[in-house]
Amino acid sequence: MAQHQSTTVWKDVTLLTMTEGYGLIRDGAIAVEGSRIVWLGEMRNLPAAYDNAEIVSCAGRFLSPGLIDCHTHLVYGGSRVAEFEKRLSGMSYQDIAREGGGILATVRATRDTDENMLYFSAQKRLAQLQKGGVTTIEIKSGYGLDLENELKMLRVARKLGKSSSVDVITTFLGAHAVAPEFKGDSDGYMDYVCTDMLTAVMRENLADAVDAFCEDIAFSTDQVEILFTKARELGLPVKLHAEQLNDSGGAKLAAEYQALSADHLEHLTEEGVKYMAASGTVAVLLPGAFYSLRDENLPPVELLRKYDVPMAVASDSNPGSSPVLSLPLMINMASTLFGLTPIEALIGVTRNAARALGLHDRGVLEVGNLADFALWDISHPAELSYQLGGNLCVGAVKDGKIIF
Ligand code: DI6
Ligand code: FE
Repeated sequence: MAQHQSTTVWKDVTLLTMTEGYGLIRDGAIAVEGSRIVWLGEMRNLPAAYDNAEIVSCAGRFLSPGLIDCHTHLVYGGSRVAEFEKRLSGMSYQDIAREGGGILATVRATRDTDENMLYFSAQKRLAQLQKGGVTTIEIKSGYGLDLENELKMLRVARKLGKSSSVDVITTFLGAHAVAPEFKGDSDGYMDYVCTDMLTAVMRENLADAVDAFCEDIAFSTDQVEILFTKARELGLPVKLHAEQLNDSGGAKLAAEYQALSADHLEHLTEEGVKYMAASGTVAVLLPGAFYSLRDENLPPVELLRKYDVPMAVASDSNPGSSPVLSLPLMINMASTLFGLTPIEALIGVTRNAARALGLHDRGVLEVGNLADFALWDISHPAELSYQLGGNLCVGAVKDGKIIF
């Protein structure tokens, strides 16, 4: 009989497999060989082949797939705390952006920060997110807005992926705002993004996807379409910041280009929802930005449900609109602010978050998938939505290795 010396069996555990709803398995066990799940089920059905495996007791806790934060702007220089104070005294996010603050303030600070410092500051933020059970994260560029600094951000993101125990998926967001050098010439800037920048990003293999900010204060659907056409030629998947501040038809455009996801969506219309449903584009909901901007327009969750659009939930971690360092807090806010059921919210940071990144080897506990786990000190899975603050995550496993 085959020996499974290098196999670890995690037992005394309730599994949240997330295959269908919670996919709950009580008195469960999960066997891991190397970085992959090789068996899971009820402990009493554990095959004898695993008799010699190393056993780890989870002391009756709940084990979910490692969380996936599928939308972040984690790499940036400086701080926007002064702007936060301005907003508290009545200035709007858009007004600050029009004044040259907002994203452009972070662009100046990011350009002024060298690669090492950017790396260390992002690493600290990543460590915080990791404590909340995150094992995969997406990181966007978009605070460089010139060739040198966009590449710098993406290199930092890639380096974080190599040096930490969290997998990093990178997204090129050169079209986040019009660079100061192109003030008044957004078409010219978009052309630069689509040619010089995208070519260099491809040459260094720095991006797994392309994104843009489609809003009044940023780029029009016509401009984004030029970018998406170019991305399609290069074989890069697309995603889009759409319908956050206005309805500009971004979700429809994203769907027409089979985008992996359209994100934010507070102003999404039924028409947009239908297009997303038809293309299988994931709706990424970002309650941290909604909360921080004290937005009053809720994303149309009822419609997303009605048309069966998969919903994901992410932190949007960024210095301006969502200074968030906890994905479990977003699970709570997705439920309390957006009305997602606890099951929907947890699917949003696992199964559907994987889908929003085009990943097929994680997000559910299934044989063959990566052994990426988060361990929770809870007695009911809905506690993950119920709890506000604190940290219920008491362990994490990445590629079969215990992280904490
Ligand atoms: N939408 C967002 O929420 C962030 N970017 C974007 O396109 C905000 C970025 C910032 O304010 O720095
Ligand atoms: Fe964002």
